[in-house]
Amino acid sequence: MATSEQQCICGRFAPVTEAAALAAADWAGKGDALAAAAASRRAMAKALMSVPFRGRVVAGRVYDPDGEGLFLGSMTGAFSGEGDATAEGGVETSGSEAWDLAVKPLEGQRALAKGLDGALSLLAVGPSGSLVSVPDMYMQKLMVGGPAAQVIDIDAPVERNITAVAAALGKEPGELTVAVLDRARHEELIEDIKRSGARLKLMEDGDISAGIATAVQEADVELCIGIGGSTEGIITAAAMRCLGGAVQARFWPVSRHQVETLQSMGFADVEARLSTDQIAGEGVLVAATAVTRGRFLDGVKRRSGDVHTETLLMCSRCSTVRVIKTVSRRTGAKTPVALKTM
Ligand code: VTB
Repeated sequence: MATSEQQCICGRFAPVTEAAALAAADWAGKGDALAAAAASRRAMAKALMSVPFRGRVVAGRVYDPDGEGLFLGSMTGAFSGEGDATAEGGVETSGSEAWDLAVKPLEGQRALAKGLDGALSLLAVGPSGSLVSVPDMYMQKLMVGGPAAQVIDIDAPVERNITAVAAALGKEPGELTVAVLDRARHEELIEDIKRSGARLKLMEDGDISAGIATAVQEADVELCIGIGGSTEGIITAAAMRCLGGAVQARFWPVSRHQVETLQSMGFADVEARLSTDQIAGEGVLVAATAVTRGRFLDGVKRRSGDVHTETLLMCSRCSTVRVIKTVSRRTGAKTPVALKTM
């Protein structure tokens, strides 16, 4: 745990997801998911350049068609240039290794375009080598909270996982809620869940939020399962490191090219199962700002010229989970600030 003299770096990253969420919020309900995603990516890229650190994007898009930045391998942070990464006030603690960064400037872009709930801006950061490096592709995932972390097995039939998780939580399978992305590829999985007697929660988008929810007491889901994005998997695993939950995962390449890409990135066995710790190591943190209302956070709101945001900041470095409510004001604003709406 960081001492007060040695303040944790995590707070530096909340303004980054806030900036991405604010940019995305302008596109809520405008029917243009791509423009929303591009705006939030641009805003996140810009905000990261003000953070006194040197970061390398290790998970995300392989290329950068629109020039917004933050693609796999790109460098970011105030110290990303040729300069020394150990300047005063910097996040860098030792050496000049870049920090690992996984970004999802806009999760739930289709929901946002339709004006629906559940859109978030997220990033995960950790020391060099702490986050697995992977291009954006599919990943099979199983996510649970801490009490059931030891009983899941991605290779076992889903019904067996449901029975084991229910037992670990002191529940009957019928009392368990299992979240799955509503996709054609999950047809069989969905039938298996129904057969187990568990309650199904089909999602249009958002397996990061559902995965995190399995590790939150008041949440509406105990198990999240299925094939989703790999960047989403890495950010969820990082969150689970902070929350005590678990992810079991396996890459789900859909082409020869993706298999070769994984091999060229050092995954000799592309079908190997990955544990939480293998995906996200020590010292990681996750920031998530709601764009529209979500499970734990309220979305971006504008009130007499001020903008209100809510951010969940989870840090395994200082062992804290913070909900940060921020009012962003115009410079020199004179209107009384609204706090009760927060
Ligand atoms: C999921 C979902 C995301 O991508 O990871 C999904 O949680 C995977 O891709 O919100 P498909 O849409 O092709 O199934 C998102 O929908 C968007 O990042």
